[in-house]
Amino acid sequence: MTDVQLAAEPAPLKFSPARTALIVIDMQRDFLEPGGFGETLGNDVSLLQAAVGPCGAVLEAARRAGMLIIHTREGHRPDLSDAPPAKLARGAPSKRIGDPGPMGRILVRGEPGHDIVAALAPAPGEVVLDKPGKGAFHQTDLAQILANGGIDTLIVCGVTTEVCVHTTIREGNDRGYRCVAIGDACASYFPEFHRVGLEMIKAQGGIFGWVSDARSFATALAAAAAAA
Ligand code: TIU
Repeated sequence: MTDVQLAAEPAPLKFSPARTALIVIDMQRDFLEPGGFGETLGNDVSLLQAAVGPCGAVLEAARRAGMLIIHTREGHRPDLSDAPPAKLARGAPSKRIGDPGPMGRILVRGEPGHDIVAALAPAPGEVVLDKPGKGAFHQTDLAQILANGGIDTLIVCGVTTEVCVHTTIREGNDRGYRCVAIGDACASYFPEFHRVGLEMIKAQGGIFGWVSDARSFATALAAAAAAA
């Protein structure tokens, strides 16, 4: 496919689909459904539903373009040996990481709550990347996967905007990747943090990335395919 011209802020961005990866951050039942980690922290998890449809549209467009697709999942080993004590002790949640809940143990790998929501289930051949932290580069093999794929640009969506999406974009930017947040395919438990989180990325001439939207992404890929 020819290069794609993506409408984005603070400026349009040209990218090659062959050198671009889509990273869908933590669209897990633990964050989006009642009874999971997000709710134990006191959040209204229904606020994250807004990102599901746009994430689906972005995934579909990226699949059609043959892009590298990576789904991340935040969670821990069953013995919690990879969970820092400071993370385990943080806040005053109704249940702690590792405690039993209606979707199994909170934020633990292999439990039902750790799964990606059914509407966005990974397709065969797509990378599923388990991460213990907020950023997708921290203690994972993401950097190796991106290097092996010859990737220079990251399209990022998922939840939550100001936590795992932001951390991953900041990590990626510092590692030299051009990072684009798909704004409507991200969501937060705090609408104000979502809005301002996206503004932070694109402020100061795009201080650590770009912001686009699902429709612009799908339209740009379709236009490039038609021109090829
Ligand atoms: N609590 C919150 O907003 N987010 C997280 O704990 N993890 C992710 O953002 N995935």
